[in-house]
Amino acid sequence: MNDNTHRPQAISLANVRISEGFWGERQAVNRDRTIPAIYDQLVRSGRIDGWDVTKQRERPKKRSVVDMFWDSDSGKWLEAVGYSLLTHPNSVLEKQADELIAQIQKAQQADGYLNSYFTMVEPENRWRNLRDWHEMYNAGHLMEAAVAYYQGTGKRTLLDVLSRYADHIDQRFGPREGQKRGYCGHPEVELALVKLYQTTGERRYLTLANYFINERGKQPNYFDIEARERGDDPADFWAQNYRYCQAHEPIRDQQTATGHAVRACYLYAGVADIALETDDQELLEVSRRLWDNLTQTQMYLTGGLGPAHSNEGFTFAYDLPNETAYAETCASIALVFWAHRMFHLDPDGRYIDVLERALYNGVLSGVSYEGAHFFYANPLTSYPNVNPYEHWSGITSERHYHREEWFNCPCCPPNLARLVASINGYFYSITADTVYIHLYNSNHAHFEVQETAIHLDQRTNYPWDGEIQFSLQLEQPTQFTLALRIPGWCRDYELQVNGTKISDAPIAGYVRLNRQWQNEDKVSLSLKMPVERMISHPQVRMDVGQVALQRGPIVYCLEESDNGSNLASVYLPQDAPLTASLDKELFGGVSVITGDALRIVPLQWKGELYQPQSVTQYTQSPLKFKAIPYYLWANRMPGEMRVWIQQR
Ligand code: FUB
Ligand code: ZN
Repeated sequence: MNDNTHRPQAISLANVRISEGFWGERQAVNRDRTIPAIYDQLVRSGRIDGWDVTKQRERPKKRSVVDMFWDSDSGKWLEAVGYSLLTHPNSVLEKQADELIAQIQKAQQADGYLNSYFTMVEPENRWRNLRDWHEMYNAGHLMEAAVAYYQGTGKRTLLDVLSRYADHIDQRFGPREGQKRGYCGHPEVELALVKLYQTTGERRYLTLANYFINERGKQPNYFDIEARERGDDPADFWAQNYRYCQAHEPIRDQQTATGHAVRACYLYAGVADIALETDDQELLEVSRRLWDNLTQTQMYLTGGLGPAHSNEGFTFAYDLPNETAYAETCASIALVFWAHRMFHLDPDGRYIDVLERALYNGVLSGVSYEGAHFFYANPLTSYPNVNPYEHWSGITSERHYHREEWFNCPCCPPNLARLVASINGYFYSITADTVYIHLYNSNHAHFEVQETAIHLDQRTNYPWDGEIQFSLQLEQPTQFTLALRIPGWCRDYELQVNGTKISDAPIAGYVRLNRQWQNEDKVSLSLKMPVERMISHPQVRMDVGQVALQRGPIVYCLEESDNGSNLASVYLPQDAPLTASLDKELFGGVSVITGDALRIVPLQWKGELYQPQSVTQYTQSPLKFKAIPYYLWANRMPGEMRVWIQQR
């Protein structure tokens, strides 16, 4: 494997302390509400007891794949706790986590195998269906938990357990004589094995991840082989096609992002990891190709991914329906994971632009403001009785779409919790001589450059305004580059060092300030944040004639609470001035956008479902509209919501 010291590395979340501002508040809610609420749900749904080998686990009357990935839910919760404990010790959470880890340890089999369902419910079916049954997916989430818990507490019980399990998988799967040439239908273990390698130094884990990435989709297809071994006909696969799980062809041949969106982005994150760790130029090109395809033709304005319910994933280019958008919270989270890795593989701010878009919009909409209710699907338009998530399971909602406390398939809530708990780790990256600043929020970071300890303090009210102040504390004057990200959404900015204006242009998304930095140096960055009317590529047929409002990284929406119902009848005149202001009363103080719009409705509807326009009269009434951040919708009175608004 290659020396990657020239590449940027993320500054660990242990070195970045966020105590206030937007993320300070979100992290506090995550710690105080979200993580405990998820634990309660894990208990109530049997997932915690499900690990207890002394208790009989009932064989469900109807076999459900969701029961097979219970372990992943505990894994993601443990991971969230691990990250959270790193910055905020909490004896209650730590005790709950330690007790759960003790049960997990006891559930590990003599040969290292670890899976609550296949140990206690279907022991005869271990490793018989990698395509559908999620064993390695569970393993991956537990490995990520083990790494986080070790980082957060220094306790290595779970890390040792998962290392033994990784050894078990490594013995069983691979290219060697007597091994099965399998890989998981739901990618996840690949990126987790890379983390396990990075934490333990055990290279076999990296080799195994590399094998899984490269073996996927080769002929004869492993999923066909194992189906026949089970006595099944591969043609009976419900998804009908291995594009669903990105195993239709080897990754190096894949041209477009395809199939189940979460699987896709977890896989691509693993591909980027392998490209980075092994310096594989072809995989770098594959990553860039898939990235461009996904972000340029298949991504919602909110960073949501996957319009379709049927495969929880992608369909075709520019197919981005708003009202029925699936846009699973986990898919936007997975996009954040992938984007972060892409930056480290191919340092360019364009990846962080997408990361930021997904984070502030498609990810955060997945959790309520108070922190204990969740969205699984994240549509961009909502009307009564349209529930994208329930639609998938064949039930039509009788209420407005709203966040739920839990789901039958609760993959999203703990995924969100682990990302929010670890957001500190996304702020900065470092090379031998450059410190990249990716995200803006008040925080205090410390790191070393050229063996000099440096403290960097960042103060801002971002994302509500673009004024950011930095101050540096250094033990001694040190030459290095401070690379400040100029977000893709920003077309005008001002930068000063110690009061002197700097007019350098950004290179690959970052203004690079190379100088001998002194103690108490100050940098101020002012990112101009006008309200923008966004339009879609002309081939996104659903958005033609409509605009969406965006300010800074935040996408806005109209809600019935502020604007009345029938939002489809609201038109924004092309020349209407749009004003951004801080609404101190709303959700602790957020920026809203106001302006004058028109509501245009037929005066008296004479016909049945359709009538000639020639007999129709319209009323046009002024509307003082108010748009709120999209991620905050559905936190007040239930009602309609629209991101894309008619313009005339
Ligand atoms: O299959 C495990 C998880 O459940 C997926 O990542 C989600 O999309 C949901 O299907
Ligand atoms: Zn999910």
